[in-house]
Amino acid sequence: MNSPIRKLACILLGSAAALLIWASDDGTGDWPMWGGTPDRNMVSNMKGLPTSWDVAAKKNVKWVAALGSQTYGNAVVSGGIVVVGTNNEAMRDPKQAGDRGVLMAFRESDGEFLWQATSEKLAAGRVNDWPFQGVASSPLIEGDRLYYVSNRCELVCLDTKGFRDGENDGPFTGEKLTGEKDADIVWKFDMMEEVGAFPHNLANSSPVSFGDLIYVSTSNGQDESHVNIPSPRAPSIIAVNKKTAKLVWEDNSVGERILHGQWSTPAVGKIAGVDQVVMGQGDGWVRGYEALSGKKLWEFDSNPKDSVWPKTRNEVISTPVIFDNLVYIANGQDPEHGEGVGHLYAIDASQRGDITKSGMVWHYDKIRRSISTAAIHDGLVYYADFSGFLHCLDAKTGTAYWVHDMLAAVWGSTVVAGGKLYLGDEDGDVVVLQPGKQKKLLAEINMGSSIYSTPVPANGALFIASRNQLFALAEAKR
Ligand SMILES: [Ca+2]
Ligand SMILES: [Ca+2]
Repeated sequence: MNSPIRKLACILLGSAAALLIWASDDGTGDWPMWGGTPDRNMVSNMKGLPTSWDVAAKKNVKWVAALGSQTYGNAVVSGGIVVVGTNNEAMRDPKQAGDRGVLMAFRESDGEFLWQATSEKLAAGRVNDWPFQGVASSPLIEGDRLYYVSNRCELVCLDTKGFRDGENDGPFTGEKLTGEKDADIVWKFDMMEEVGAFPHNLANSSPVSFGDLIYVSTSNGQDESHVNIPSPRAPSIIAVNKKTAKLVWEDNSVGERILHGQWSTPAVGKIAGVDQVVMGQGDGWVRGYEALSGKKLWEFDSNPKDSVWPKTRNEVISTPVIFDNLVYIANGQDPEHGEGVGHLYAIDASQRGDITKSGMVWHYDKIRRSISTAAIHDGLVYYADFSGFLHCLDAKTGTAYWVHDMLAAVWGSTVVAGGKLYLGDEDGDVVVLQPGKQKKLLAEINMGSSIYSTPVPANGALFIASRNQLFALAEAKR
């Protein structure tokens, strides 16, 4: 190829890649982060996904891999590997025994276990690192680098090739175990040491990036008294340079107003021409920042002013979705707190300052407490709540078209993929619905164990983690 043509090809490829960063997943391949794309919209145009399967009869089941005994992580798929957070009850290496947070990597084609990153529990116990909850962060994979938040409140960068490439990638080279099934750590940013975070029960945020920056929530929260905040000056959100592992910016607008913990995850998107990072925080407010500088652009209170914690006032655990210059997010509480009233909003994030009134495009108060994330597709918003109701609303007006009762608690999120809508529940059922203004249930399939995760579409397959197994589902080739 002569050089002008190569240059043109690079420009074209570059612009295609740039489009991929911003559009919701186009369905052609991987699902390298929570939500597939930085805007976190749970939508994929992937074709050929299965609409029925049977885990007992192995119909349309490509492979099954054993996870620990509790799995709250969501799988990501990139570069031929599938990675998911779980606990250590599968104990794949007797040298790494006891309760640990575990990130497991499998080969995408056949489910063979490749490597794992394990972390011992924090010494303080359940206040910082709840027993047997494992790793709840969904990694972000970019090329051969993977970023996730460990149960020890560290933002960790790993080499996706591990030690199989014959190299101990650094700056971090102090791994005790360097076998081919061990994780090769590139760097760690300890949020407890570096920014004073005090994670309540578990650090769990799922990283997102923009340029050289990686963004996560610190999970800073209350101590066991549920009154005292040991580290009120620690930030809620940080931006770390992925090349230097240095803190670039932080924000602590929440201060001492943390209601409980902070378990949300940021989204990135271009809103009215400005690249923003958006996150729900522990005081129940949602905030938007200029992505590179960290300058706070706007904040929005997701609770009515007369609400009272914990009965009617909520924190924000859901991930915001950025779509068409709006931010879609619901509030809710720790599942341990059970069910209660919730609020779902579409927010005009092109406005600045306190936009609680001015930025509210619509408010839907028929939703219950939710920890789920939206799927926005073809003018409709699909949003599940913890009480088990799936709501279908008009994206522009918030008008409800239908509600489907799952008859069990929902921890995960709806995904619209290949023209079908998928959602799992605590009873282990996954429903398949036809997206649209009329409710149409196509299938309901039991996975044999609770689903706390979200179905992940990648390369023509659907990856679903139950409490203790990871399923790769695909139409059997005839
Ligand atoms: Ca390596
Ligand atoms: Ca290393």
